[in-house]
Amino acid sequence: MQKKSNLATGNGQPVFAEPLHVGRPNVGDEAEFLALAQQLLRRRWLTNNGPLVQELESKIASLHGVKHCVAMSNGTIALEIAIRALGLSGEVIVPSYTFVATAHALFWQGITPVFADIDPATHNLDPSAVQRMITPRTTGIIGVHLWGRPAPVQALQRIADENGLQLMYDSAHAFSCSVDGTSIGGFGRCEVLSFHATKVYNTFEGGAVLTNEDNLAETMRLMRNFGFAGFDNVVHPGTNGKMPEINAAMGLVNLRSLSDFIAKNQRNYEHYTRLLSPNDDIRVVRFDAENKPNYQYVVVEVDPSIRDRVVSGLNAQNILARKYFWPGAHRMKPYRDLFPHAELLLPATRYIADRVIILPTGMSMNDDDVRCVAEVLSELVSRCKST
Ligand code: T4K
Repeated sequence: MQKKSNLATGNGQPVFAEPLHVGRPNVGDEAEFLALAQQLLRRRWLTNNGPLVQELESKIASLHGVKHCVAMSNGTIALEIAIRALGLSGEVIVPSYTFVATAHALFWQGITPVFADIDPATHNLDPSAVQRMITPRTTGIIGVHLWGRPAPVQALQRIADENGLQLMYDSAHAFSCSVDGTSIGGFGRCEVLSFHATKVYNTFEGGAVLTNEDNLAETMRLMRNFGFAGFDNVVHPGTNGKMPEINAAMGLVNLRSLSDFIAKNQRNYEHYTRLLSPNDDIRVVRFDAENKPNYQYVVVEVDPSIRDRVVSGLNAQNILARKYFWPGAHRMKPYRDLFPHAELLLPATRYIADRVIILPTGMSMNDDDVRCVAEVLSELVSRCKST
């Protein structure tokens, strides 16, 4: 196993002296950020729809080719507000194979998330499974563009239209991605972004809803600020979903480096793919260039009989790979109590959740790091297969 300068050298030491994290934040020009931070401090305007938030909203809307970007304090509150603004109730169909926030955003507001299975080839919702989960109580569907790979937008829209259901997207992974040449942001009635620190593009914490509907955008702007329409004038139920100015400052700075972040992710992904593809026991999940992937997740599948041992072996070498999104939301509380037999309807979710390993990528990884992680992974897979 090759060692390099930042790697531990002594016997029995992890291969990497410093941990390699999945989700290590990408940070743009620090001096620019500090200058913006100083400006906003001197302006004494720290939050409540400040000028930096408005500038960020306009830039993100134009990047995604949509009329409105409504910035929020995080992706989860953005999901909750979008769900409420659409008037969803009763049951809403979601994948189980997603970050648990997709389901929580419904359950938190007394709506039942109903889990539909995925297509094991794409890791995204299987439209025929969605169709099967519709009941008289269903009011909507939330598609997820998992790993930034587009959900089956046309089939989901058809199902929604034929059954009188609302359709929206959790696009937390899909910042700046597109679907067959059309940017994400305008599919369904709205799409929700996350700008969490671990995402390809971050504002420390943050999120937004993208939509082309004027009334919907206006409602969500009211909802994120307690329903205020001017001083002392509350015209709508609301909560506090506002993005602070310091987050928008980070967002504006990181937007300038977005193409560098994505180019680096793409380089890492292609490097991993070249190194790992010859190994028949490791499947690298592929991205289609025409969908403008942001490559923020490097996703591999291995045999379920060895997956956990491989992840433990990687962790022992300070490669903090993750098992996203094991075991699936349906096997987490409160959903496993609510739907103890959900597993029977989610065979592909189980199949994929038991196989996936997410490898570290992002600006903090250099070519040697990628090569070394690939070597450690290949060795571990061979060793675990033979024992
Ligand atoms: N929908 C989907 C499909 C999502 O993936 C998410 C978020 C949401 C909705 C909700 O959006 P937000 O409300 O979060 O905006 C992490 C993130 O916390 C979460 O935002 C993200 N998805 C999810 C996929 O990943 P955890 O539980 O894995 O976080 P944690 O603390 O284990 O950190 C992940 C890795 O990142 C670790 O290896 C450590 C590293 N890290 C993390 C932070 C915060 C750093 O190196 N530096 C940091 O500052 O959920």
